[in-house]
Amino acid sequence: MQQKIFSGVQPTGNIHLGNYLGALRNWVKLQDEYDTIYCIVDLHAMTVEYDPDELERNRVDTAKVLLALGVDPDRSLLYTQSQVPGHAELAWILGTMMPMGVLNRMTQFKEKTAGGTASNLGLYSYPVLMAADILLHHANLVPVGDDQRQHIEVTRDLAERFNNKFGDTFPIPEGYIPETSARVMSFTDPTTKMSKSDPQVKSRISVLDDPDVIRKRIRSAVTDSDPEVRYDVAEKPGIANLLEIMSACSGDSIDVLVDEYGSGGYGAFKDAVADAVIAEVEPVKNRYKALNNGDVRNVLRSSGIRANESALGYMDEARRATGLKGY
Ligand code: ATP
Ligand code: LTN
Repeated sequence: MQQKIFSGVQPTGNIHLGNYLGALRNWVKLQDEYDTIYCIVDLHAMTVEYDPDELERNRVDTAKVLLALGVDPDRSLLYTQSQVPGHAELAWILGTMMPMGVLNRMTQFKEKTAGGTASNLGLYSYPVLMAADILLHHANLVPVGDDQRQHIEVTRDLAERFNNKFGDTFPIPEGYIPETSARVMSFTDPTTKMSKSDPQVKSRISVLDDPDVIRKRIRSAVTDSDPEVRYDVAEKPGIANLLEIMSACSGDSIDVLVDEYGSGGYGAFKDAVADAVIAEVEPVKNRYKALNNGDVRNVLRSSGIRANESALGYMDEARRATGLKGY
């Protein structure tokens, strides 16, 4: 049977360069070879403070950006998590098998709550819902950025626990993480990852930003005072980040880039990085503008129906295995 791909993105704001280089570019690429299912995880987005109208706008807008990036609804399912009740139901079942000790060690929960996000049960059990997303569709590969490694481990662990207790049900999924730019860093603090929820807008580039904004952000990206362009994550995290971004956008290896820009100063290097990023994201905005919200909603509606139909069969299996056979 064809290998299955599943991944998700939160409808919490503008899709940024990190989302694109770390995950979404692979979403598009993998459509050529695999059975691909992509989900806008609105239930996950509810785990932090949010406004309902904004969530609705963000769901449609996120779908629109994904279509503009090249997610093709003729080849992939593209729907919102809340359209398929199986996600929440399987999360409950998996939650009964999830040791709290493991949840207590999850870095995302610790970082978010340390950063001031109010804790709630949904935020705490976020990894269980993510595992349910992946296992619900019996996915084999999960294209994500580096920050999701721990969540993929939890998913594998839950699948194994389930299979050992109730019989072989779920394939054990693997992460699909790019070699360069798997963790794009913030332009204002290159020791933290670029993030949708960073209050500092200057920390990121949206894939819909105009070329002059992109250039300005990269020119003002925090670096260091030594003018040599070389790859050293510990000593020169800002430059290392820009080298990774440029390598991912241009296709040149980091060694080749260091040879070319090593002694030319930061100004020339940053301009070259901006050129490479602009060339990579430029077509996205035009395709985004050509899409209308009604068509985007139609894609979500029809994909959601198909995703639900496919999930029902798998949910039936999981229910039977756990002693919840229907009457
Ligand atoms: P937030 O930081 O506000 O929680 P986010 O920017 O991480 O949001 P998500 O929707 O959670 O966005 O992530 C979507 C995908 O993008 C995931 O696969 C995630 O691993 C990837 N991703 C997110 N940030 C980065 C980054 N800085 N570099 C590389 N990949 C990233
Ligand atoms: N936690 C992920 C979003 C996400 C996801 C998933 C990714 C939710 N469910 C299933 C892959 C597979 C994040 O990017 N923060």
